[in-house]
Amino acid sequence: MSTATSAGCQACPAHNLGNLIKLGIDMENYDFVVALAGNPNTGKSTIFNALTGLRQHTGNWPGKTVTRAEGGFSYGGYNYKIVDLPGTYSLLSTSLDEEVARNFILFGQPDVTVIVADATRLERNLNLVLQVLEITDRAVVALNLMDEARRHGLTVDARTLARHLGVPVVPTSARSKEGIPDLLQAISEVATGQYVCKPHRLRNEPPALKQALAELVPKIEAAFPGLPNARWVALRLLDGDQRIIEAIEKGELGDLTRDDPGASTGNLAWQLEAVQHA
Ligand SMILES: Nc1nc2c(ncn2[C@@H]2O[C@H](COP(=O)(O)OP(=O)(O)OP(=O)(O)O)[C@@H](O)[C@H]2O)c(=O)[nH]1
Ligand SMILES: [Mg+2]
Repeated sequence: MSTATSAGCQACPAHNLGNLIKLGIDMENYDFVVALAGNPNTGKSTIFNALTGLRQHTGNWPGKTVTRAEGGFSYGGYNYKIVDLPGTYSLLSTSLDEEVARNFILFGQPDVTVIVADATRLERNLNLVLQVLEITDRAVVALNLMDEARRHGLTVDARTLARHLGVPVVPTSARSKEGIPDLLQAISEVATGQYVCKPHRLRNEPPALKQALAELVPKIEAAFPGLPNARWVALRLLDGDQRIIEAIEKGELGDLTRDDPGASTGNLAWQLEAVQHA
């Protein structure tokens, strides 16, 4: 298990929090947007608070975060806006708080999506990890609750997991801030392009599905130029996802993509939320 850095390492600049400047609610002039996604109760808000100095509500039951919260931090000469999302088990979810998370991950176009996974329930958590890796090229997995995993005698081979997933995997125990410096380093490497992710993707569709996607994806791209994740939208349409069908019928996906891409990336997600819940 490659967990905490050795004691000697803790003193070197790469492994302490001295390089982190918590900016609280000051998110002006940010260079990158980071989304914190993950199953409920995995420590997303605890990580958010550690990085921003804010006090987003945390507690030991799922569903505490129901809308998104935003904060800022500075690291390695760049300013980051970080968005704490409600917990979600899947990107196919339909509950309101899960939809807030899903819309931001899909349409908010974060520069880095951090997927916070519970190291004691890795198998269940990998479901969302793989779904997110289907739709983004830039992600980091925070393997949180490592202290709990150790207590239960569990070890996780983070290096091998990272190799299989194609993105950095950083073991953390957010409550005691263990691993947070390594997480920051991984976020900055992915954000700045120093680390190029090669996300694991499932591409063994049956021929009929492959054919349907080959027809549908170009049509969606033509109808909604600039829409990220057209392939994902096509898969949802083929699956009969009512929310996505409505968004297409009412032209809402078009409204999204007409947004100025240079403007706050968060606007995209807010617009979709607003129209869907109007
Ligand atoms: N032992 C241990 N507890 C942790 C760790 N990280 C977070 N916690 C605790 O786990 C509980 C859930 O943490 P939150 O940060 O609220 O989790 P969340 O993912 O934001 O939860 P939702 O918003 O409901 O999805 C809290 O009681 C935290 O103190 C960790 O690494 N180790
Ligand atoms: Mg939370």
